[in-house]
Amino acid sequence: MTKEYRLPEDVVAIHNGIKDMSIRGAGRIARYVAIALRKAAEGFGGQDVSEFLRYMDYVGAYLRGARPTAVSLPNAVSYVLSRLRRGHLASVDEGKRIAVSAADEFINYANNAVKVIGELGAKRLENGDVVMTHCHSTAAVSVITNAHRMGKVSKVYVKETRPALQGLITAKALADEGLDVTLIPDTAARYYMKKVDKVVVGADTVVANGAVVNKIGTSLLALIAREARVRVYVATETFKFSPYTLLGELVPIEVRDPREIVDEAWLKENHGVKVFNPVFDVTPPEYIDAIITEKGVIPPQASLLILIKEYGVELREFVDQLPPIKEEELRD
Ligand code: RUB
Repeated sequence: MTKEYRLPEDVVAIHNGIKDMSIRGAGRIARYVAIALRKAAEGFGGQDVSEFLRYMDYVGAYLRGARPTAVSLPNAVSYVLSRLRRGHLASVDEGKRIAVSAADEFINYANNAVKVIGELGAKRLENGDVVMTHCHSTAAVSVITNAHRMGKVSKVYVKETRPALQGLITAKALADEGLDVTLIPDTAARYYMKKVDKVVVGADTVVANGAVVNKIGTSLLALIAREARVRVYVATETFKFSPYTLLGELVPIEVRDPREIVDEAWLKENHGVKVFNPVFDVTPPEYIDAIITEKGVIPPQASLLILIKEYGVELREFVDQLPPIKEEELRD
């Protein structure tokens, strides 16, 4: 049985904030996870190096359990924890220094990535473009606001994004930047698509084959954009590419409480009705024109190259450790 540790209050607050979505959006979740790991390292009391490593692994597993879909969360955990295993740790103090600097490095990288994505993405928009977006993505907002500063965006349609209404956050952020913003119900997206030139959305996870997992409704938006011959751009940091999918794992799709859709009283009155609330969906690569990352703009089919570049060494080590296939397993 794994030992349970008492965790610093800040770490528990970040875990709970991610779970209840007061900390939300894949990039922000990852940055807060790095902060939590830093606080956890700083809050460790003992001097035993092995115990420190076990404790940090425990914190990593605890944070990973907060929400299932955005791969930025486990990727941020691995970024910090893998640095603790790179060489022999002489002391707990050294381990703490490494964890703190890895967490800070990740946060700085993540903040800078959003800026670079904004600059690269803005180049893909053209003068007078009408944009449609979905949910609230910091990376997508960065692209749209950068393009606006270049005088390119004439109007943005923001889908309200039922059931949690993250579109309202986007609408406010873009209006505060001086953009011409129109908030629309999700169901009106096809009605307005004929006026749109580009769709820009974010990502929670990019799969090895270039499919993008993002807020529920993204795939439908991509489908109607394709029907109207409107380009679809996905803005995302490379730490949202999933190394697990390279090994054949599927992306778990979070299903949340039905009470986000209808209230308790309605549920009780209509207990014969099943209410289902999946909050992410998968957009196939054929429906995406380009993925805008801080390392460059790529066709979705090139996602594999990003994964090999970012995680190739770790994956090779993993594959090297797989047990050899026994001869009898090769026979049918
Ligand atoms: C948020 C969502 C966002 C991505 C990208 O879902 O789907 O589009 O996370 O956002 P939720 P960002 O509100 O359920 O977390 O670009 O900010 O990382």
